[in-house]
Amino acid sequence: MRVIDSHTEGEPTRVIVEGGPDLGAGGMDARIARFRTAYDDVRKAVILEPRGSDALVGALLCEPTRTDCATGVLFFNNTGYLGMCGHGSIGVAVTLAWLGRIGRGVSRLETPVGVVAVDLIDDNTVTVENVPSYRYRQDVTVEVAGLGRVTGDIAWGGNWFFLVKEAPCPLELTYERELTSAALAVMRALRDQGIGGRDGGEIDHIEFFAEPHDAGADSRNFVLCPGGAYDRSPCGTGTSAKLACLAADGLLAPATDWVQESVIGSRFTARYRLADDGAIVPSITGRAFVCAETTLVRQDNDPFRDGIA
Ligand code: PYC
Repeated sequence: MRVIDSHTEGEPTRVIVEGGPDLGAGGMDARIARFRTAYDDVRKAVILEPRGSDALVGALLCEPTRTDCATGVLFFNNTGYLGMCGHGSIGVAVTLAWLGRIGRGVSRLETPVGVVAVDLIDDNTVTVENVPSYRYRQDVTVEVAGLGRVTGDIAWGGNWFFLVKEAPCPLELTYERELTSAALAVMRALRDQGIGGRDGGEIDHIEFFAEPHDAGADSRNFVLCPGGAYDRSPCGTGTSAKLACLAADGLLAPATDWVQESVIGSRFTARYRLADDGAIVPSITGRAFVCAETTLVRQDNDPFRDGIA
């Protein structure tokens, strides 16, 4: 399998550009279901150690079902499959440009949760216009083991997020373990107490916020992804969910820039336009850099052919 690795503001993406599974025809939902049931070994081999890492998000390119899309994309990680991935879309756009498959300007990617537009501004800078995003519930309080009562908003940004304004400790990498275990405890409490997204979807991303370090940013975040790794970037779908909450609270007007800083200090600049149904359509600008072109090898006699599960 030939893959191209990039990182978007520090968060890695691995795009399968050759030799990935053929998921056949049918809608994106049917294809992701086929990936899950017939080729989960490929997901594991690509993402898990010794070939990958917990922070990695994979992207499988496929034929789009829509003629206005450059490609279909299925995102996956160390525990399963993602509806959408903001940093991953930026990584895919920069990878497609690296391969000469798209040029400057707007191209469209078909994902299982809708079409996203990627505007390639230069070799590294991309603006992703995400799927419509919205706040589902405000000020939901959950009892969390070891933390007590934690209050947050539930919002959709292409994945389900629980957004907590009061971080349990400083948003610094030196507190990575504390932040990770607090966010995992919140994720577990939401699941155990039956609190989910509008469609009953699992809230599998937890976001803590604090004041930014840099004067040019509006906020700093720590985002825990479903498989227990934190997002090195400010998280595209997480920033979309944040914008939906800011818009719902009347704290950010349409077309106004919001600079979201990650726990490693990298940034996305985001803004939104209003959608018809009270949702917003966020646009996220960030940079990705290609860092490897690799052939992954899975030998038949390798005990970790399918990764270390
Ligand atoms: O950027 O949307 C994102 C994302 C989701 C999980 C990791 N990154």
